[in-house]
Amino acid sequence: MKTQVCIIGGGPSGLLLSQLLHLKGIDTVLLERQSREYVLSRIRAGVLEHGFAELMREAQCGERMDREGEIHEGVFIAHERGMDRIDLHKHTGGSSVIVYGQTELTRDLYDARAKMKGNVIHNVEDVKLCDLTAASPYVTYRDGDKVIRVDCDYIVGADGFHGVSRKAIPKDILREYERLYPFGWLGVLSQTRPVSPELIYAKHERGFALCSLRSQVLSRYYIQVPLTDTVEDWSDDAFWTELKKRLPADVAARLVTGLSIEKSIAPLRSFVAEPMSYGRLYLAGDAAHIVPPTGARGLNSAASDIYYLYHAMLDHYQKGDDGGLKGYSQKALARVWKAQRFSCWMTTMLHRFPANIPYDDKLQDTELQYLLSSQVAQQSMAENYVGLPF
Ligand code: RFL
Ligand code: PHB
Repeated sequence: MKTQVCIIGGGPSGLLLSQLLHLKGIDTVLLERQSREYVLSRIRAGVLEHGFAELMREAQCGERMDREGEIHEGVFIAHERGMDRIDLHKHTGGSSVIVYGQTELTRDLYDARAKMKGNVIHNVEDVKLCDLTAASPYVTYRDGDKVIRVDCDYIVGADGFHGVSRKAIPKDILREYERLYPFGWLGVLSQTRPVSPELIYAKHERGFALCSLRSQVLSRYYIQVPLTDTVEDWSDDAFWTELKKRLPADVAARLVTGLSIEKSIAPLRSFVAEPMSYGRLYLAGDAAHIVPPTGARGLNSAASDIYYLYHAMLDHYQKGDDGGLKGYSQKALARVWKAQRFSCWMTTMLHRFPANIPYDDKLQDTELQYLLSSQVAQQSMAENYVGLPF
């Protein structure tokens, strides 16, 4: 098989790039390890920034997002003394975020790829990246006992944190920066009316909690849990009881509980791999960087990678200009690190850290009090939350 760009990974990053390039007449083959149903069963991001939404529209995939997604102009921060609202709209001169689930967005991208007869191959096994520094690299994968070879000009590694692409960069070139947090998020999706029209990020001495949503009839809630906990440790009742304890009394009183339709635990991690390119391989999204979900930056950081890579590839194929491809890693990393800074800041400010000494707790509380008392600090938070420019 021969193509111009071989994309590994059929999550939002890979699908979006494949769709954008296809619309400009650039041929792609996309290889995904799982089935479409499996990819669509993963419940992940809920908050999209403006730049991501714009890319979805450019990819001709924005119609349902614009119809069903909710525009949010603020977020709440709950704490022991009550609840405050950060006015995203006011502090950013009119910007906002869109609440639209990653599952739905991925479904829209798969549908668009299918409609355009995009070459998306599922259930591939043993993906191997070869000759990355040669003029014509190739990828092999296994389909049953057949080994298939895909020759291409470029390979894009969009295969998430556990993928194979990043590992194809030699160890003496790749540098990895990582911080693990001593807790995870237990998430519950339930067919109930959300407790609040806007997201509530709650700091509490029992641990962090988040009230989010997918629609007016579908709620998404999270609580901070120790890494040693498993989903089996948490019945629905135990989850709702704990969530209520971490919310202001009036919010807890109006929380509608119900059966969970999904329940999972995600560990929190900050991670960056540098460089994000090697020879003719370019990494994008979670394959190159992970943030803890507190700042809702993960998918949005993937979007800026795709934006830079898409334009760099257009410059190459349409103008013969390789400047964008050469500068991709540096440009992408500059924005990636700003998302790291913001996510780490929000995580540190709002979670309970079991090993904190009393001084740390005082400082943490002061950080939040400063934010809530300073218009300038709120402006900075709002600027980052709605997304820094690409
Ligand atoms: P993905 O989504 O992990 O997709 C990678 C795909 O690659 C496939 N794959 C392979 N394919 C072929 N060969 C191999 N060897 C392969 N290995 C893996 C996988 O099967 C998969 O389909 O990465 P991508 O596309 O870069 O997208 C990144 C986002 O998924 C991620 O950043 C966000 O979900 C993070 N995130 C959030 N981001 C936001 O911007 N806003 C949010 O509100 C937000 N909330 C969240 C989140 C992540 C969460 N979890 C569970 C980690 C909330 C949670 C709880
Ligand atoms: C979500 O709805 O899943 C969500 C929202 C905001 C976050 C993280 C996750 O910061």
